[in-house]
Amino acid sequence: MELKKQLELYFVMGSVNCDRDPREVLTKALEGGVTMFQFREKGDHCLDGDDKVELAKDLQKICQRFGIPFIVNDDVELALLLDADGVHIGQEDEDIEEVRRKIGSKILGVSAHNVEEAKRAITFEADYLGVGPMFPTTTKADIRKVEGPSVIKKIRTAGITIPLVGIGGINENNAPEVIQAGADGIAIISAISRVPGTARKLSNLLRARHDPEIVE
Ligand code: TZP
Ligand code: IFP
Ligand code: MG
Repeated sequence: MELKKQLELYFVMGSVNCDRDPREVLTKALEGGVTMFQFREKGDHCLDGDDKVELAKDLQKICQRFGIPFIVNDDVELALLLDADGVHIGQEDEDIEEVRRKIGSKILGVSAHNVEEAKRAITFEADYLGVGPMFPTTTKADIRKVEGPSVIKKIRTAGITIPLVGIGGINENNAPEVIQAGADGIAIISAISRVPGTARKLSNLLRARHDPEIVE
């Protein structure tokens, strides 16, 4: 499947984002129509060492059962160990160039907050961009200023056509604004991990764009 299509409903999650077993949360989300998954084990009381690897392996297996790409946030070594489908890195993480060299042709996602960062990431062969925060969120502590979907519009207006998702505070009410601004998809943590049923609602909403048979 084409990357832009795979990015349509991108679920990002780690154990601290779940109030139930993360395996259960991911399974429900995939049943609801999530098209890509990122394992992001971050924050206070998150898992590390063998516990992190074990959870990652379980979540990867679930993704494989659904035929959905499994991306690892930040941890290039873990991605290589598991032979994950890709890696997502932020501006403060390891050098984009270095990560590309290590992961070869795996999917490389990079967080970008403006046109400059977007251009730079593309120079270093990012496959897609995560742009945010779109809206206020409490899920990530060290977020940049909320600029809203207009950043996506600016990136598109600059002639950048790379696959791109919006992230940060996205839910079923504000998702359409992100898509209308020019994103190929939306990336979500809490609206999906905390509220069972959101993935299906969003999936229907997104699919209704190209399938007139689907009524939201
Ligand atoms: N990067 C920018 S905002 C954010 C990340 C990881 C958090 C998104 O979480 P939520 O719960 O969907 O707002
Ligand atoms: N964007 C994304 C993604 N993931 C992150 N972890 C992030 C920004 C900080 F959804 F992949 F694009
Ligand atoms: Mg990071």
